Amino acid sequence: MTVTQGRDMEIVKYLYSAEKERREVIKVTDQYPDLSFDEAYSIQEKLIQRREADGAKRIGLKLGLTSKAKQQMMGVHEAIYGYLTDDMLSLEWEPMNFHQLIHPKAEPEIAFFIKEDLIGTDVTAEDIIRVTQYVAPAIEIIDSRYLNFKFTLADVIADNCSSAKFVIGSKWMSPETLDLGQLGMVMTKNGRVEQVGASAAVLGHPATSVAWAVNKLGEKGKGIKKGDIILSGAVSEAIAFEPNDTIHVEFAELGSVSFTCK
Ligand code: OOG
Ligand code: MG
Repeated sequence: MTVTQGRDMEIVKYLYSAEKERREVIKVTDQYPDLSFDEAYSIQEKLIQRREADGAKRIGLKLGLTSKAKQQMMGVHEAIYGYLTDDMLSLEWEPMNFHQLIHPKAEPEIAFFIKEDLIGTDVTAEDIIRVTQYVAPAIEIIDSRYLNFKFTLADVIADNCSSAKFVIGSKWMSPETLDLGQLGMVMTKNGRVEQVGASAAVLGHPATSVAWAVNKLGEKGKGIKKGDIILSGAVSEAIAFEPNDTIHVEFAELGSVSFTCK
């Protein structure tokens, strides 16, 4: 018997309505302290299916907690993954609507556009580069449904890894034409520098991070598909923003991406 004793759908409804109604909720592990990662992923899957039932389409994957700093902060040694759906994609010129969100934060990411299906359990970073048509600069807007953005690893997995929105810049490059593991990054808010980092923060190389997720999926007989977009994990800490703020992320070589909140 699982710790939630067949009450997964209740938890799905709890998290889904928190998102829809834009309110913070008490974390799931307050009620189910022994919630395992496997069970949390199974709740996440049911949560995505619930979104699909409402018309959302899965368009890719996202990685989380890929930097040593973030893993240490959470006291864990593993990254996590969640799904991206089409309703999360926000266009660069489109104002980000603050009132659709709870307590959003923005973080710099590198996006991968996948050109071939890939499934396996010993997938390498080189395999990922081979199946990637383009990489692009991106900003992920994370918006944990939990009170004060505080959670355990199992909680955040169940909550689809805090996924809310993402924006992709307009410069796309073949991953073979740049040194993807060594790109410097600067993130500003209203022109002031907030975070600096480098793509190496993501498990040493963003493609290593994507390979990790594919191998994890492979253990469950799943994989990635042609057309998928994958966010490889934040290159620095996430920053909070408010209406009228403009967030700009610039990667060396790869170019920039930004959005303004209304
Ligand atoms: C979990 C999601 C983290 C990343 O890139 O590390 C994430 C969180 O910090 O809320 O998306
Ligand atoms: Mg992220």
